[in-house]
Amino acid sequence: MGSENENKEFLKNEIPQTTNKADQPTSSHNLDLFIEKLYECQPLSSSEVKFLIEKVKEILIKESNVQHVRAPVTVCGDIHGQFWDLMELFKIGGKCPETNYLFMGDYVDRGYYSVESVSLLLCLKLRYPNRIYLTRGNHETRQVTQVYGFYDECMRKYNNNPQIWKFFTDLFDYLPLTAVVENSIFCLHGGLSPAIDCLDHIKMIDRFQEVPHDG
Ligand SMILES: [Mn+2]
Repeated sequence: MGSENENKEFLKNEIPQTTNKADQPTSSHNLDLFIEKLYECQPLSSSEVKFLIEKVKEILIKESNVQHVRAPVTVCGDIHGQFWDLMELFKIGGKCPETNYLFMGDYVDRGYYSVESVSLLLCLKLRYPNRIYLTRGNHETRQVTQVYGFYDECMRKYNNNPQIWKFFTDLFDYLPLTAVVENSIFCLHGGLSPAIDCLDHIKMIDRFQEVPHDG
């Protein structure tokens, strides 16, 4: 718990200075206010998203392609922008940080609330970095999100400007590829390339890129 409180204090001191009035948060905002707002299914402002993404990158860059996760942890699959299903999941499983979570990708596309769903999960990651882990799904890419809805949703919710979509998809390059729970349960979104036959091969992949066409 100590480190989580430290993170909160640290973040309070790094609130972005925005010049655009429409982007100004309503009060002296901190991460807990972002989280409160997102639990109400209200999207963050552009400046809040930028701030969030820059901070989450700093955490994810330190994580491994094969991220070690401690038990007990609740492992979840595709949210696909279904914000209310995510709420139901937290209702049944318990909220983070009372329950630890590993989400295995496909946060966006298909559902109507990809922006709110992925923003909430990223806020929780920033607030409780050791209580929630997020790996990459096949939809966390520039190509797939342009076809299955996330690009259009970002345009709709952020003034027809693709910049926020670009921020999100740049962040997706930082997501770990796989996780291992307590050195025994291997977790990943999809299949494995035939070229991969051990965890060390996964660790050698340069993951900071758009997913190549052949996986
Ligand atoms: Mn899927």
